[in-house]
Amino acid sequence: MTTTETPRLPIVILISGRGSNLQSIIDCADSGVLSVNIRAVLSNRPDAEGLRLARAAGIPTGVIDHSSYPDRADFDRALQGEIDRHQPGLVVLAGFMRLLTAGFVAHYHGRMLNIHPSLLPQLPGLYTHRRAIEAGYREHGASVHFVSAAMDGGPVLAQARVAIEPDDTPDALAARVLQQEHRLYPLAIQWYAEHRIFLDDHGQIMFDGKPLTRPRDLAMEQTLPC
Ligand code: NHR
Ligand code: GAR
Repeated sequence: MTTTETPRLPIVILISGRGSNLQSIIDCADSGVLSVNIRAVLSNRPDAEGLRLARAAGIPTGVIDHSSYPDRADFDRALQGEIDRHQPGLVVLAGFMRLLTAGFVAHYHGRMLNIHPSLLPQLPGLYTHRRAIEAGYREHGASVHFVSAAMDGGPVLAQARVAIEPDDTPDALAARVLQQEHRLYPLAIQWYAEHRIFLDDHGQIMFDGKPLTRPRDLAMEQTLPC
């Protein structure tokens, strides 16, 4: 059992669906190599499979159903209230599918990460795997970025690359990208927990005391043993 000396960072994880990234974070936290304490898992969808995974791991869950709110600002206020009850040092979007208002994003400036299934700034938005194949790209992947008001437009801290094969399908490609996501996200979160990475006052990512000029590439990194 490996234990790190880094104190466990309290986090809240937001999901909308399956929760496989959530599970990879739970596994790494349980094995002691990811220094986080998952205070709560919150979903905008009551039927999200990931809620079951969280409950199975003994993590408190909450549902803030967006369809019960008249507009995005009201939904975001409710979500913010629920998150802040848990006083997280970091908010982690893991397959969270609702665009967030600028006010909400500003409240968590430098304290909210997202994993997006493309090599940003390529392909922000939805259906990235199909779009990567249709565009004839030879390479695709996943990015972890600080969340800013612009959809998938915040500063990118780390990426994992995946080759696109000649007869690839969106589902096959998505599965290979997802495997990389499960290595990439825990590592990026651990960097944050260790204060190796943060957003400075100019919106610039600092990594190990230096400005990060381009995203870290997972292939160049040692991944967590979990
Ligand atoms: N909010 C802001 N302000 N900035 C970002 O960078 C965000 C964000 C909210 C979510 C995740 C993102 C992704 O990784 C994310 C990044 C949902 C949509 C979307 O269009 C786009 C990007 C992302 C997540 N959602 C539709 C909407 O109307 C609803 C889709 C659905 O419910 O299935 O919100 O890809
Ligand atoms: C992941 O591929 C994630 O990158 C993507 O959805 C999947 C969620 O899977 N996120 C987005 O597209 C955000 N808009 P999971 O629920 O099994 O973690």
